[in-house]
Amino acid sequence: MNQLLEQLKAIVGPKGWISDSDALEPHVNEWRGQFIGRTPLMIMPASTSEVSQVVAACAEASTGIVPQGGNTSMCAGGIPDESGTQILLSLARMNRIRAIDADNFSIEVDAGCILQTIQEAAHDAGCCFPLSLGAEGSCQIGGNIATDAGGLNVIRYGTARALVLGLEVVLADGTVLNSLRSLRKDTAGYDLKQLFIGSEGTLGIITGAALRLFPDPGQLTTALVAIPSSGTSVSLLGKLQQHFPERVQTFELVSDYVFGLVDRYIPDAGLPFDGDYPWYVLLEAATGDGPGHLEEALMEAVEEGMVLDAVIAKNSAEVDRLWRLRHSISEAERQAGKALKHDISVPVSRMQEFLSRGDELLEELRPDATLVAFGHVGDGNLHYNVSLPHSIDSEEFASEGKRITGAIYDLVAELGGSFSAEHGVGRLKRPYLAEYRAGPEYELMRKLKNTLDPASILNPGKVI
Ligand code: FAD
Ligand code: 2HG
Ligand code: ZN
Repeated sequence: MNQLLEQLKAIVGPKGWISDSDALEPHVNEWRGQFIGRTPLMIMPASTSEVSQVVAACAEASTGIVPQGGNTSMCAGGIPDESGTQILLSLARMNRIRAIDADNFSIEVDAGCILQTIQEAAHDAGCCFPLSLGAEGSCQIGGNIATDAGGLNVIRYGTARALVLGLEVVLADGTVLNSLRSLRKDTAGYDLKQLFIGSEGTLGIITGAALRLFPDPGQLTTALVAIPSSGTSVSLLGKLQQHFPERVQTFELVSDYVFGLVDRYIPDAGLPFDGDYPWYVLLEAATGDGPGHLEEALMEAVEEGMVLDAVIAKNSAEVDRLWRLRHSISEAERQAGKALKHDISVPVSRMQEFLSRGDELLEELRPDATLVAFGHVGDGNLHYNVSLPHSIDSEEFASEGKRITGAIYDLVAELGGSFSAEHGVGRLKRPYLAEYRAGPEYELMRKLKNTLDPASILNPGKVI
């Protein structure tokens, strides 16, 4: 091992590695504190060629490599295990915007670019890069692509997969696969880049990406709307989509309990309503010439009993305030204590059924559990998280967690949904992949893994 470590250090030079345990700490820990990994070395290549040499050296030594972006994974995907034998490979130094082509609505970037930096570069060029999530100030585009991240604008623009035009990837033997083409149309053989999108670092290391940009969406109107029940959100979504076809770009359901957590744990968050309502929707639509049309649509919804109250942001400070409420949820939930995270999706048409059957199921399984539900209901994706009483010990938390999570995932499967909508599988949900995708789907995944990474050195212990 020592020989390999020296070889890796020599490839990247003195600025390209860290072995000090204090400096490694934020990189080996999962941000919710569930897993603490160990590594002898974090290697930080500055170029694709260095990544290629690092991977080739690790392949030669049959040593595992864990690619890491911003380490914001929700399923412990980007940290090494506890063995202390896996090399951590951070893309943080590969953070250049390589080129931007506003006429082609495309941008080419290093994989270590922070998502927000790409959004800003696109904006400066008069375009828009629509991928947006609470972690956008620290997650990297390589991590976003590797997890096929979703976030807040999927309803209009799709997940990360829909935004990737081309990729540069280092394969498990160090070969650089260059399919960095900025094309909308390309039917020359298999679309290989799709293999790596959502593969969570288990099939290759993404070093560069060509991404799709969009015209600036113009005036956006943001509103927080109080609704009488979670199920009403689906009818309200249908109504708004009729008013704003293809122009509703955020549609987020949040329970009163969840906003209560934000209020309790996040200083100065403050809900803009006086009344107490059970559920809320945070929505954003491209409204063209001002908020008038959205106001009309919401008034109609009030008359039809779908909406109880609404606040439309009047200026950028109010927009920021509404978004701050939404972006603070995960942090508030973390501070509130351990929770079972269920990042599930079902067809939007079955969301109402999921919500009511999910409630019944929880009541039956564990009446003292608390539902912490929020998320991208417009995409059929809900964070159907569950917190258990603080009084139970970690053993009971684990066994109850298994029971409750299994029952929720069974319901999701029955409704044609997925146990992992946008966060990926990582380490946390690996057994569920084997269970819920068992059969030819799982077997083909395994064949792909064996073909592309026969010695299993890429992100060992994750996904498959
Ligand atoms: P990491 O956490 O570092 O890694 C994630 C996975 O990708 C790991 O398996 C890692 O090995 C792999 N990986 C990283 N970089 C590369 C690379 N260059 N090549 C190959 N593999 C790589 N997710 C959503 O989808 N939607 C949300 O709305 C959302 N909101 C969030 C809000 C908060 C506050 C937080 C903390 C997280 C949120 N997430 C969300 C989860 C997380 O931000 C995403 O999964 C994100 O895409 C991970 O990016 P990262 O750079 O942090 O990757
Ligand atoms: C979000 O939508 C993220 O805010 C995080 O996907 C979800 O913390 C969670 O469960
Ligand atoms: Zn989410």
